[in-house]
Amino acid sequence: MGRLIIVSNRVAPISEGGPAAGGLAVGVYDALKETGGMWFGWSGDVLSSGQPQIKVEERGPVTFATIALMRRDYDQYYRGFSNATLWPAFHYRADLVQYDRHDFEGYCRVNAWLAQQLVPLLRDDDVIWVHDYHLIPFAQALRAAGVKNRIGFFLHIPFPASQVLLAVPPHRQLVEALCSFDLLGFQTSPDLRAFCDYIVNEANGSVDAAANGPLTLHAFGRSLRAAAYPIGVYPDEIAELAKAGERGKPVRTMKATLHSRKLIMSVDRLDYSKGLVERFRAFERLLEQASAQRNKVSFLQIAPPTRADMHAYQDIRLQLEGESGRINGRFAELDWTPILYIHKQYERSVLAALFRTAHVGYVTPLRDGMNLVAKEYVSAQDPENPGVLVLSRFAGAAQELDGALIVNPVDIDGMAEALARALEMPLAERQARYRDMMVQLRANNVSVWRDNFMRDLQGITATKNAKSGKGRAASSGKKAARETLAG
Ligand code: GDG
Repeated sequence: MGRLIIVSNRVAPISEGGPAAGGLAVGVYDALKETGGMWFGWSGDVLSSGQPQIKVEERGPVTFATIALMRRDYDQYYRGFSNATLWPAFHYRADLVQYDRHDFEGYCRVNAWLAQQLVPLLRDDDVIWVHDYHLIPFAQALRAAGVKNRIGFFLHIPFPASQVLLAVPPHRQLVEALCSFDLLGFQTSPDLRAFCDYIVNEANGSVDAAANGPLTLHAFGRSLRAAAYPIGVYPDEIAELAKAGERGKPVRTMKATLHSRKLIMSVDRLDYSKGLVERFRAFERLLEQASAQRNKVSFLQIAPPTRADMHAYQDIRLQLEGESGRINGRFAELDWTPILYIHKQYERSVLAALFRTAHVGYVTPLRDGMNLVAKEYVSAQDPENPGVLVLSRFAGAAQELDGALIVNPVDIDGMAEALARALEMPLAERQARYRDMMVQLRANNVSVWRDNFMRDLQGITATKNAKSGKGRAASSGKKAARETLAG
């Protein structure tokens, strides 16, 4: 088998404990560190003059090939079309969509330029796996540059319902560009369904029913395959990290601050898709309605900054600072601060150890492709005395994690009730829910995600080259099989 070439907008700077905040970086790094291969993309640097040059670095089995962006490219491709148009639209926030056709031109131009930078590094038998919404036109650009390799694409964020996607003016060009990939991967079957719906009802294409394995789609004069591949974590690795940190300083400090109060905990990049304001208000509602919980529970929200140079992100930051101040002002006492809101990043090992300390993992995005934090929280629990996950039905993870208390993230009363229930849940029920979720997390870990995707991508090569239909081996994981839409 040829090398695995991962392409993503941002190549994470990898520190000892793995990459920092950001689900794509965490998932991709976990997937690559076992197989080895190359990771190509933006270095994170922005140049105001000069000419970006590729930098190639070997770190163990992984080759990192990174390149800077010019200021105009950063503004149009990254801040503009990717994050002010696609990100809100794909998270069902049509109200926040900003569109500028020059940004879209910049987006296409940068995709073509990045593809040209990658071409000289490629070998004939490499398999290329492109990640996420920044790089939708990437296969089209590689094909235009003469690349014949198999190219797959995985979308980490939701794929929206057609009526929402139509809010993005070049929606048709985007879907046509997606059809240049050989295999498309989505997080969940609702995302896959939404894509098929667009293909059939907006693009005049068709979808062949499949008993199992990826669907075959025909549109824009091309045939391609598509399936759902829910991304996972390494639950046992996280459990070990969490256990090792149990007696560490951060946990001791946190416990000393709590005295014997219970802890509700959340970790999110500070993003409007994560439902943070509603979450703070539901915690407030809990304190209002379950007065016995006052001074008995604290809520720790860790929210590292992200895309801080964009207005929508500055707004959400101000809103949260206002909400946490207001709620603390209303309920705090001399010895108790109800909400501890921290706007900075922590090491992965510290987060894992804190998750293990928390009685409730409070994960309530308004929309999320998957949400790895939900999976990490469960993985980090003490099997003898696990905490409870309160999870939004609009996180992709809710399709798999039956053992969570599933909530609607705009239903403030419903979330407050779920918090109260989680805080009082008997041990036997907590253990049963935890065990059920760990079975699923182990069966569908990051390697399974990567291997299923790669097997299907390689399978297409075999089919096309040798004309021999190679079936997809059965997915492991009780629901991984269900995640593949059958028609
Ligand atoms: C996208 C999709 C999908 C967070 N704060 C810190 C930190 N993190 C880590 C978490 C987790 C990751 O970043 C965040 O991943 P999520 O999945 O929760 O969310 P997104 O960043 O929006 O990720 C998402 C994901 O891609 C993967 O496909 O699940 O739906 O939106 O691993 O632990 N890590 C460290 N310090 C922090 O302060 N070290």
